Amino acid sequence: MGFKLKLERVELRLVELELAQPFETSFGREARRRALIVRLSSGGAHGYGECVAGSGPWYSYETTETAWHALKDFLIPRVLGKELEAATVWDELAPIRGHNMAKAALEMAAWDLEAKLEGKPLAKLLGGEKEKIPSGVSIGIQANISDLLREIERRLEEGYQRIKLKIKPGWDVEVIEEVRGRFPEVKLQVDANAAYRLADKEVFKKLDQFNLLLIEQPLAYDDLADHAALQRELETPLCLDESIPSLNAAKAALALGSCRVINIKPGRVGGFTPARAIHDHCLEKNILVWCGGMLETGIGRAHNVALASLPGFILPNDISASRRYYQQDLVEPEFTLNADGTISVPQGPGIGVEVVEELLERVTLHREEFVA
Ligand code: OSB
Ligand code: MG
Repeated sequence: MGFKLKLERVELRLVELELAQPFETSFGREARRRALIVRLSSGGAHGYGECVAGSGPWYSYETTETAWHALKDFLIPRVLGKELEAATVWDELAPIRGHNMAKAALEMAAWDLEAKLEGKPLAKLLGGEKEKIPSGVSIGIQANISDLLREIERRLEEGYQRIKLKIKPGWDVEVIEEVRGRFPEVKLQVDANAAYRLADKEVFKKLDQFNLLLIEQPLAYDDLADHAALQRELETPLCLDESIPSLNAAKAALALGSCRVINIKPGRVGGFTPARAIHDHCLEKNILVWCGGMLETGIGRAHNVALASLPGFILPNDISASRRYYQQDLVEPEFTLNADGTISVPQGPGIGVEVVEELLERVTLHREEFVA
């Protein structure tokens, strides 16, 4: 049974951090990462959440600006001053349609706060069991193949358990063939971020020969039917990311055969309550899941680590060490990679890492407070 928290105060910040290296996907190139950081306060304790919306509507329709609007005008007023359990915050927010990334930031902050007030690790509060989670790394599109091979080599030396490569038309079959030739044994998967159409299926039939763990989000974000048609022609499991914003979408995708793996990102699906519901549904259906990432700061990463400690998260996650993303992370201690290619689940209360207030202050572009 959960613990009632009175949500006394909410602080919203827009922050911007420089990435350790620019990240390029089929939808564009980013050198800096903007995020909204939510801080919920109750009884002298603070819970943190991170909104994973980007600066433009490329991965999703949400942006940091739409999330700010949804939080300020619709979501925060639904919970401010109320006595709630973390597990019921989702129900308060659910009547607002969409805006999952905005909802998730607030919902996950409530879980961190409740875990802190109870003196428990967030992972435990969520039902997590693992003490270490397997770590993979997502590598963006590079200027040329030799740069890519060098980057893969560096990440393998650091100890990552699997490599994910971003692909797009013109940076696909030839590239993967070279990589496979050079690294025949490595656990390898690709992510197209919706850059192809079913008419491009020959590309995927060729990729099918390279013993990939999975092919992530090849087709349009709202096209479950064509993903099912493509999956029927491939041996390699398809994995959906952008196409799964909710439990209902996950149910539809599995019923249609649109994928055999789901990448769960709590920020994409609206928070821990829907993320756990998707996890439970997949476990029941014998579908493997893993936790994706959105280049989060250490705050969002701590949430992802806690979620990935649940039993169904079997495949290596897109949860890498802090240094892969930022020169200096927003939390202490920063996340590091263990020698066995895992990341340890923090054991302190809540997210189990401390926010570096002085750095948070320095990277803040805009701040607003809401008091009950
Ligand atoms: O599609 O998984 C994606 C980053 C930003 C937006 C979308 C995606 C990604 C990644 C990075 O692949 C994963 C990470 O945070 O390590
Ligand atoms: Mg993806």
